[in-house]
Amino acid sequence: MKEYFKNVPQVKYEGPDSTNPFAYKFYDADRIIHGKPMKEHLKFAMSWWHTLCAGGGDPFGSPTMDRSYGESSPMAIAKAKVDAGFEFMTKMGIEYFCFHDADIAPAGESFAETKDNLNKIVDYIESKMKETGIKLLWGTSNCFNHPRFMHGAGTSCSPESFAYAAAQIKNALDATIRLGGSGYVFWGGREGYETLLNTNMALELDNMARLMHMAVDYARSKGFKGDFYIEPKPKEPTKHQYDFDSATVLGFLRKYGLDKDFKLNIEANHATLAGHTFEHELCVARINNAFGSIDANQGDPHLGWDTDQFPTDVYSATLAMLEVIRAGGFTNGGLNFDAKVRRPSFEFDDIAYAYISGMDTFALGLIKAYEIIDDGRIDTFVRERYAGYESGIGKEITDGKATLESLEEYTLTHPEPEMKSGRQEYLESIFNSILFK
Ligand code: XUL
Ligand code: CO
Repeated sequence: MKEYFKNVPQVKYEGPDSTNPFAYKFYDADRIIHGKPMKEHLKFAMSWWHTLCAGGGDPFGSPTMDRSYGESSPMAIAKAKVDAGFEFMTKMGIEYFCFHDADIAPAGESFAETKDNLNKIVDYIESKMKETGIKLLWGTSNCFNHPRFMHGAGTSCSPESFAYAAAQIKNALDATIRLGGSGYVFWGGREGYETLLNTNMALELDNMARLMHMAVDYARSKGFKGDFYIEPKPKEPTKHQYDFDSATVLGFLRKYGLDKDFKLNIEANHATLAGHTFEHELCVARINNAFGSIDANQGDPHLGWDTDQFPTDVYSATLAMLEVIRAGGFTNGGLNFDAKVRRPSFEFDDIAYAYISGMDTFALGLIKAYEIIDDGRIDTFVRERYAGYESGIGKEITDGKATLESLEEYTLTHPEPEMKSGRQEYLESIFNSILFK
C-alpha cells in the first residue's frame, strides 16, 4: 500500500517537554480526566474536505497543494483520498471523520452516475472503517458549490434545484446511515439572500424547513437514531445567511417544529463572524438543550471572513471546553477540525503539524477547564452573585409569584437597591493564574 504522509510517524504523547514536532505535548488519549479518557471527552474528527481535498487556492491564486495523490482519473483520486485519509487518521490517533458527499466521490455526467460513484466510494470507506475501527462522526451534502445552487438549495426560487438538493440529501443520508454516522449536518451554504428586491423570504424559510422535515422523516424511516444539526453562520457566501447564529437558528427550529430532531453544530469562526464569542454560541446552545457538536477552528481578528485556521488559542479553547463540560460532554457529537493549513503550508507534514497543534490546544482546554471547575472560585462567585434569587423577593420572582403590583409595593417600602461589583478583573486574574500555573 502506497504511503502518502511519508515523514509522519505514529504520533504519540511525549509530554510538554518534548521537542519532537511529531509528538503530542498535551493530548494524552488514554489519560483519565474526571473518570473518562481524554479521547472520549474530545472525540476529535478529521474533516475530509480541508484535509484531503483543499488545494490552497484563493481568489488571487491557484492551488499550491497537489491533492491528486499521484492519480489522474477522478475515481482513482477519490480512492487514493480514502487511503491517504485512513493512513493519516491512523497515524494521528484520530478516531472519527466527517464528510460532504462531494468531497468523497466525484460528480458524474448524470445524477445516476454521481450516485453510483458515491456508492462505490462508500463501499471502500466502509471496508477501511472495518479494518481500522475509525468511525463516522457526521455526514453532509454539498448543496452550495454547483451553479445549480446559485439561488440556494432548500431556499432556491427553482423547484428543480430544490428537488436536486433533496435527491442529493437522500443519498448523503443513505451514506451516513450505512457508515454508522451519529449525526447529519445542514450548513446553509447558499441558504440566504443578497437583496429583498428579488426575494420572497417567507417562502424561502418555509421551504428550507420543508426540506429538513423531509430529511428527518426519511432518515428516521431508515432507522437513523443520531442527531441532525444546523451549523449557524452569519455571512459568506450570501450577505444575509438565514442561519445567522445559535439564537436565530433556535427560533427557526421551534417555529417549524424541528427542535426535537435538530441540535446545533457550533463553529468557532462562524461565531466570531456573527459578532459573538465561541463560548457565547456554545452557551446559547447548551441552555436551550441544543448543544450537539463542534467545528473547531479560529478566525483572524483582523480579517472579516472565514479563514478556518487551526485553533491555537488556549484561552478560547478553555472557555469552550467549560461549556462542553457544563453541557454534559459530547454524546452523538464531537470535535471536528473544520480547519485548513495556510496556502504556503503546502506539504503533507504541515497537515500533521496543524492537527497536532489543534489537538494539543483542545487537550489543554479540557485540562484547564476542569482545573477551573475543581478550583471552584469562579463558579462560587457566580452562584453567590445570584444568591438573592434563592430567598425573599428574589425567590418570589423566580417562583413566578411576584407581580408588578407586589414589586411596586416592595420598592415603595424598601431602600434603594445596594449594588455589588461584577469583579470581572478579579475573575480574569483567577482564570490566568490557573491557565499559566
Ligand atoms: C462552511 C462550513 C462547512 C460546514 C459543512 O463555512 O463550515 O464546511 O461545516 O458544510
Ligand atoms: Co463548519
